[in-house]
Amino acid sequence: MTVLNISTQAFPDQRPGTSGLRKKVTIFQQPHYLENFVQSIFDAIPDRTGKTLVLGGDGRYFNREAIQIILRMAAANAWGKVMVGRGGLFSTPAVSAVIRIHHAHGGIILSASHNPAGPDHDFGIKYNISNGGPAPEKITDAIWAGSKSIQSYRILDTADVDIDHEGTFQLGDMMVEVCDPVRDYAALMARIFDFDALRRLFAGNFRMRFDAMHAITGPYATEILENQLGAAQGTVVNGIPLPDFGGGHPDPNLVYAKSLADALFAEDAPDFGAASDGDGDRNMILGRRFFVTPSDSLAVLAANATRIPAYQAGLKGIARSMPTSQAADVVAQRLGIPHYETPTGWKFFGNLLDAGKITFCGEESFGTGSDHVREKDGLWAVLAWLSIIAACGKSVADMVIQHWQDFGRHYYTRHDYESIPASAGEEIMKTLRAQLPILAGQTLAGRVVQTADDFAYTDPIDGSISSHQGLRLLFNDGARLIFRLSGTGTEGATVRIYHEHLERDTARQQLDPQRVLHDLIALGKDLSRIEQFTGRKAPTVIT
Ligand code: VG1
Ligand code: CO
Repeated sequence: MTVLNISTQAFPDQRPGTSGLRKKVTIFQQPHYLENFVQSIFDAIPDRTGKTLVLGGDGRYFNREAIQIILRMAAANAWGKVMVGRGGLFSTPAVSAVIRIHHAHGGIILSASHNPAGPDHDFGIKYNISNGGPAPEKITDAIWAGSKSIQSYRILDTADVDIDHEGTFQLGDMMVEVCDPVRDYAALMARIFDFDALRRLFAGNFRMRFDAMHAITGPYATEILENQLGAAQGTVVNGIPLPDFGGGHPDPNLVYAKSLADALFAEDAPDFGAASDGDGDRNMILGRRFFVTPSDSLAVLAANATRIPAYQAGLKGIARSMPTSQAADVVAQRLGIPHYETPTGWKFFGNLLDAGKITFCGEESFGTGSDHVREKDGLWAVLAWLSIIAACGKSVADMVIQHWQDFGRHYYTRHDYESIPASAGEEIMKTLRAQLPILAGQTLAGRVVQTADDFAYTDPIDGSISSHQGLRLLFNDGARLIFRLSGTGTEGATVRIYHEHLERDTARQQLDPQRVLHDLIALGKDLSRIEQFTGRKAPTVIT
């Protein structure tokens, strides 16, 4: 087998976003497009010779073709071994787990996560480092730089290989191991949680519904919940991953997982509902007629963590992304442990986890996780909730309402204006940024603005600085109004506006967040002049 050195021309648009490179499938299908990016990844990892790479994706359209190309390129780029999930499949948290368990040098995940899939939709690719987590900015910047000057890539001249049967074989000088995508991950979950306690929960009359949204968590949820924990057959719905995710939008929120929400708000609702996204790292938690915001979920899990075997000794600290509500901070303060505020994206949690500064972390965007891997982990969050329910015997609603009474309720809502023209997104942020210097001290929405800034983060471990991570208005009563541009979209721009207000009065904790936050919502629209710039009167998605 010969190694071909193919000459190519750089593409100008291969800059990794919040979580890797995401583009329309048609863009990835252009000659050399995927190959250029993969070579740029490999070039950014000069010490890869003879090392192990983990490879898999969420099964979306173009996954199988991309796997074959990457295997041939890995063989031509001195990797010693690639561990690829059977069928080319791996959830994002499973890749993270497999990298860690097998001491691999890194991993490539093929996914555009919550973005829709199919020939006219999205594909994505990202690199994770040896701790199992997303590559930090130092590496993604090197990949981006490489992609702008690339002139050739290396690929083995060989036919497609069989990725559908477990086993090992040689590909050029490299070893390929096709492995069970679920086994290592399921074993890790069994080490973290008390599976016997969960079996007892399901052996009683506890009922749940897990919506895999036709995406990657289907096989994982079926194996763990139904096969290993004895949940009733049919607990997992939409459990077979499809290349187009059934034509849906695999984003577990009340808009895109509406059928699950409807089932949990119906007369005969099960006790517990959950959904996950395309690549299995997000989670949505529902109780009977009750929706748990991801920010509250992190706080409730943190407050009850010692009920889970792996966290019995307590948490070292908690981190949340900047736009995530401050509910987890209040728990950390009560527990007397440190809490951290990082920019959006899981890559910023990696250093804190590696340094043992935190045990739990989360984002408002339906992401929750712990130090067991270096990605957010949808099924982990589900098992954590189930474990706490099994230990305390309360309903989801009772647990959360009790939590609000103990810690206060952080009313929270995020409004997304999706797919607006890129230029409008830039204008909106420019307009807002220009106002920042004069906002402090003003009374807006009935509150005094204490600080108005452009969030910058200095990593407490390596000192690296990440600036322009979102515009913040911090009010003197603890309320916050935040503006960001999405870094994961593939069409135009998406503006996200985050609203938060703390209510300590227990008599006022069960109101509709949209009503409670009405004045902050109006202020956000006003300051951003979103209607003027986009013609949009209302957001596309409210969570
Ligand atoms: C979004 C979320 C962010 C999350 C990221 C990746 O990014 O807001 O919290 O980490 O998606 O999640 P952005 O830049 O669009 O706001 V996933 O599940 O798509 O990998
Ligand atoms: Co995801």
